[in-house]
Amino acid sequence: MAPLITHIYTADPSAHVFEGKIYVYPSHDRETDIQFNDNGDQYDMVDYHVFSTESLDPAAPVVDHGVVLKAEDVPWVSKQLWAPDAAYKDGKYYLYFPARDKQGIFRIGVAVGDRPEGPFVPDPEPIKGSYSIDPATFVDDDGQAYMYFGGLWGGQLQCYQKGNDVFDPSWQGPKEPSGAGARALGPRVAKLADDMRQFAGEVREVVILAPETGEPLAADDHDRRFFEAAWMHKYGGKYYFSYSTGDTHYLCYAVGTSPYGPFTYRGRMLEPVLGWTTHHSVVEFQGRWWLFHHDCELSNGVDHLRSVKVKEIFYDAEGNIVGEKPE
Ligand code: FUB
Repeated sequence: MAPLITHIYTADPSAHVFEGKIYVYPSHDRETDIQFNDNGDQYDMVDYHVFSTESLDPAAPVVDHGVVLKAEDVPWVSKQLWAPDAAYKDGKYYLYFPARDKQGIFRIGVAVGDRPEGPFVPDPEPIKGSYSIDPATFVDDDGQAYMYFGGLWGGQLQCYQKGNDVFDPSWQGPKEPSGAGARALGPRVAKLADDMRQFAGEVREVVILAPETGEPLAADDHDRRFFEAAWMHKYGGKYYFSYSTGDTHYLCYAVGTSPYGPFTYRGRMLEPVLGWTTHHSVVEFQGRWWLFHHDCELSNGVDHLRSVKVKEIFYDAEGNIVGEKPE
């Protein structure tokens, strides 16, 4: 499968249908001299582009709308514009993005525009109470918007084990809980306020259950536990929470009956691709379902130089995600 975008490196694609077209909000990867490490310091991105296409036919053109936001334009940001997402409500478009603040702590910011392709004007402060990385917004059928977020190791989620407001620096780096009896750390979810620029209510931990026990996944279950790259979509009236397992490189999904979870682990939707990270979005477009993701084929395997790809996915009669159209 060929990359969707080849003139620059792009990753972490959040795809949405706005105004009848597919809009993709990815990270913009760039070359850097920064030493590779398990904290992700080499992912040193400084701006975002937005892309759109009218068709997911491989021959269809993909339009690059250019730079829509730069790190230097956001007063609270020091570095590392990581995986973004976007949402639409009441005539405005919202670009959500994680970045390190001036203290080196990841926060989530918002920038607002009148068009899906921007430009976006950033709020001067990050979203109050936000932390860690990889915001993914989901607007439910009743109009209520939610933000899912969080990521382990360089994404700092493990630094908040004492509470949403307590950053524990001793957990910084490629660390996470482990050992007998330790529960996996869950991603976070919060309702968004009507203005889409603040959380409305508390930040909650999302629990992913093991189907065989009905208990939360264990921290040592690296083939199934949440690492980063949250996404939410709804299919057949159920909530599908999907995510990356990080160091085991799977994209997995879990299903529940409420946007808050709990979600029961169901399976994998993508096996490991070339490159350390895997990150995705799922979107319905013109009556078919699509998985956007990235890999490092175009850079011959350089982990931080990734390219967005897209493939069709299918559901079987039980609502399981499958790679081939069921008979
Ligand atoms: O692009 C930087 C980080 O890599 C993202 O925030 C993670 O999800 C991983 O893809």
